[in-house]
Amino acid sequence: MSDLVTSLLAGSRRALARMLTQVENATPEAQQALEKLFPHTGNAWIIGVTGAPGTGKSSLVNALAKAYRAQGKTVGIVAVDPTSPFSGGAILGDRIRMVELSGDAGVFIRSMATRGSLGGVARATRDVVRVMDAAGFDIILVETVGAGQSEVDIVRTAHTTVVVEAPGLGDDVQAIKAGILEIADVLVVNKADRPGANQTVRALRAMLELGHPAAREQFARHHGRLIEIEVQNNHQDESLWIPPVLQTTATNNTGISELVLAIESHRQFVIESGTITALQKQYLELELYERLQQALMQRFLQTMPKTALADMINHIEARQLDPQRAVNQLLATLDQPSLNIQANES
Ligand SMILES: Nc1nc2c(ncn2[C@@H]2O[C@H](COP(=O)(O)OP(=O)(O)OP(=O)(O)O)[C@@H](O)[C@H]2O)c(=O)[nH]1
Ligand SMILES: [Mg+2]
Repeated sequence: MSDLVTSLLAGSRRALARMLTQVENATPEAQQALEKLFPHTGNAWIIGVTGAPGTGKSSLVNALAKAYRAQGKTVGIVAVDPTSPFSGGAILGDRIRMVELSGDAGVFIRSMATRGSLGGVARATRDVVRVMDAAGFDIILVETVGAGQSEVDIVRTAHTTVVVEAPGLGDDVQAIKAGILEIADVLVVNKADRPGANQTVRALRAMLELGHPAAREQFARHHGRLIEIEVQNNHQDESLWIPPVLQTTATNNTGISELVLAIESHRQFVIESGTITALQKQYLELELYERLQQALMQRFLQTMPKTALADMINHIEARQLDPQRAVNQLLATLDQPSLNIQANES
């Protein structure tokens, strides 16, 4: 494994691929390797691309990767949950990417199937991104399907989060989850070649206005040609980033250079405002807590006979024991290693 680390750091793509498999399977060797790689991380700019199924995330990631390659930057791509039950579009998107980007040593693509718990996916994604970071990629694009809490967890690795919408989804305000809007640094209405793109842009801006007083002021002043103005003006107040709303047609590369510019603007903002330090610290703190939580849970469950927990659940189900009392009794076994389930006094 140590050889693998050395080869990976020297730029071997084979070593990278093998390492990622180890990491995804969470082998003990992977843990050792991650420890060795950690000091080599923290250099890549990590871009999360999330949004509803079929909005064109993979196509955008593909277009972005090409744009960054044209700038001479190396690009790692992580696609999480590539088996969207809704569209099957990801697999197609992945295939298109493979064809267009394969053979370019400056691009590395990894698709991760969703499996296991949500926490497990978030953790595996974080580790995969970290390995790519250590392998020296300038840009890492992380695609996740925005269909629940998972994307919010996964974008907690990203420095810039791009939220993708498409016409027809966006006009229905309900379709845009408030949570997803909160994590957006850049909003993209893709499939701008389709009817309704302008309405979707308007709907997103209206939602941004609701939650963003400073945005309201800017929108009021610059109604009309908002796209260019916002991207240029977002340094007016150094402490505040207003997510720009862009239109793209990923399939014919329209709006991609503007998107690259918006991401670059955000990167500069995050660095110049000093937000980057706080962001990184916050992510690492969160990671530490998550890992501790998982480790403690695992360790605790190891000490507990499965039947004891099943008994406890039966008691709770029968309303003989309330859940918090159950937890207190479980915790008591840490000091006194036999579990006595005591039902509520009635
Ligand atoms: N008309 C049009 N079609 C697009 C555009 N971008 C993507 N598509 C098409 O939309 C479909 C889904 O695109 P994907 O890039 O796979 O979308 P995705 O968001 O990655 O999909 P999932 O990963 O399944 O959620 C494909 O058939 C694309 O060719 C666009 O800008 N305009
Ligand atoms: Mg996809």
